[in-house]
Amino acid sequence: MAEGEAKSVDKATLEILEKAAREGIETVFDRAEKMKPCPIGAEGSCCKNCSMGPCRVPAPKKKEETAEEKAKRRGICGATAETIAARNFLRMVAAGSAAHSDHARGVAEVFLAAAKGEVPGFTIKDEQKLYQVAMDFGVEIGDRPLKEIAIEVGEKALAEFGRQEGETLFVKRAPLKRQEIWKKLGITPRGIDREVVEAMHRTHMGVDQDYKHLMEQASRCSLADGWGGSMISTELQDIMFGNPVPVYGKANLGVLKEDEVNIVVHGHEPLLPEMIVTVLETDPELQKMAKEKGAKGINLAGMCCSANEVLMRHGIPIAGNFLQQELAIVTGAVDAMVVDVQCEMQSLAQIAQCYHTKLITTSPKAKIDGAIHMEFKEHDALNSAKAIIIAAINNFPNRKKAAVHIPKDTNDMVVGFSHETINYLLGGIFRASYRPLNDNIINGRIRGIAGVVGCNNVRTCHDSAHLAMIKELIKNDVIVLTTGCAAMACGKAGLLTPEAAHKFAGEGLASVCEAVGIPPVLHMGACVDNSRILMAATAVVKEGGLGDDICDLPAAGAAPEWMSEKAIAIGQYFVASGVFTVFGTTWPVSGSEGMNKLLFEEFEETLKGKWAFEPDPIKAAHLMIEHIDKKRKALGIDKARERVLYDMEMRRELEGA
Ligand code: NFS
Ligand code: SF4
Repeated sequence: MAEGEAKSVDKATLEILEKAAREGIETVFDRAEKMKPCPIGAEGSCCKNCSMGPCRVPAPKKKEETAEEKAKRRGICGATAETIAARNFLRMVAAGSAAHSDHARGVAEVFLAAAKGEVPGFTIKDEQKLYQVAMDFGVEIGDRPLKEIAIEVGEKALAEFGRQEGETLFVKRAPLKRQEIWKKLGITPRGIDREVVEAMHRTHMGVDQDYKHLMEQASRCSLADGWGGSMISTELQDIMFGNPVPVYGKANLGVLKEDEVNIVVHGHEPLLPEMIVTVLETDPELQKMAKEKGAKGINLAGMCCSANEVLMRHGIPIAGNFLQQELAIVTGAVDAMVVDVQCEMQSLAQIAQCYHTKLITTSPKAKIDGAIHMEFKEHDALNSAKAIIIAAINNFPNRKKAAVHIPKDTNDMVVGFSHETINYLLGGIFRASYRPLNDNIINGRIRGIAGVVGCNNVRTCHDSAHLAMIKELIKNDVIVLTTGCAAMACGKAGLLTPEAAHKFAGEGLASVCEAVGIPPVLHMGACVDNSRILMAATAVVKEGGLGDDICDLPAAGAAPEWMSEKAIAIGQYFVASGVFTVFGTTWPVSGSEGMNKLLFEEFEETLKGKWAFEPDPIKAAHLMIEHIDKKRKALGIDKARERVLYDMEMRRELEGA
């Protein structure tokens, strides 16, 4: 972040940062100023894969390097800058895929137990979706009882992780052309765990030392995430907890309540948060207990992707995104912060000790030094959830009233756009289809589709790049699909309302949004739900008229504030699925010329999708728009858009006259 630049564009964030400073609380923003990133690591030129190193092969200071100089720039084992950068990149893909997919494994285990009726609280809610997944998995439906089908689906889903041969089953969902490309390149994923393990094996000292070959594994492993692990999470969660439909919600620190017990669920897996919602809805005793402790009630709010999960399905409000997690505690009003896995800063434990907040870890996979561990037991899920709620209630009287300050800021939003919902909204219940979307893209009212997703990163102004990029895209008639922390940035800034169409979108996009009653930016869920974007893109392809592969669509992807390894896994599976994908903040392989050429250029010939790096969000938006226009031209629909614009120009003139 540049010196003097604001830390956030979010008022509530700045307000609580001031409180933190007054109270002497150190946050991620302060630590970022003290900790300068290592420039060699930042460009992907540091290898510590064996103890002869770490070896550093930084990019040459001067642009022109002779072949001789380049040949000398090697690690002790002889590894080139290309190999080192590719290995680092592949390890990021592996870690990101592992995170999404281990989440999926947990979901699949609970799903199977739920199908067998072994885990009270968990049920099959969406039968329609169960049948859909059963068909995709090749599970016979016939007149078999639902329970039997569900059990087989659960077993098939679990077997995907340890599959040794053949292909990940959901690969069949992709457009045929895409599947052929993967086959031709030999990158169709096999078992999910196998691809992660192979990535770790290949990057061990002295194994795969050809950067292009390493990147083939990056594609294969990331596809096992996008069309495997992540998709299994989304689908099985939808079957158990309900497929999201449009619902109202609120976002930002202002959703915390001064006079109620505040419980914040933070992390990623919806299993426990769902049970907390169920218990709160069905157990009146808890409300009574809260009143006895002097609270008016119990207020549940979310943080990071856990928030997105319960928001999408229940309208539970969002307290904030990644860079606000510490700040929620600094309000002094959080009685319990309940975390599971991923994106939880260790500093939460330290900050919680400065207030009265109980930080509760719940996953057998993740403890935080200084936190209370109350393990979530799926087989006794409702009681696990209840115990956590009671811990929060009992902590309410410990609140230091004088230390409480909750910003006023909250924003309304409409969320819950699964790809099936988009189908219904556009086509109507009787003729649900993507036809109207395709038609509006073809006639040019909608210029194209963008997926803008991903994290916050303290190295860049909080939320700023998300909002700048997304506003620029919708202003230029590009409809935006969003997930993760990007989606929360949009919610807080009022972009997830139907009114935002009129306020921020270009005339073409606004006219479509107004006709259907949708926002110009559609919140599709948590980061594992980027699989919904793959499905939406595939549905558009299958609807016809816009080419026969994802790479033909006037579409692009971006993560302008990315920070996590999961984001790299997502970016790679978007690219390997044929999407032009732009990342901001920093670029993890900038030290390797060969890797940059491969990712920015050569991938377009093989994968028909490619990466770009552009930290300026407006410039990045225009790279996406340029790409969209290129695809429109290739489809022969560029003229249609010019006509629409011309019509609108005339209409404006008439209206003005
Ligand atoms: Ni995605 Fe969700 Fe946020 Fe980034 Fe973290 S919460 S899984 S990784 S920071 S978007
Ligand atoms: Fe150095 Fe090679 Fe060991 Fe990496 S694997 S640390 S480049 S010697």
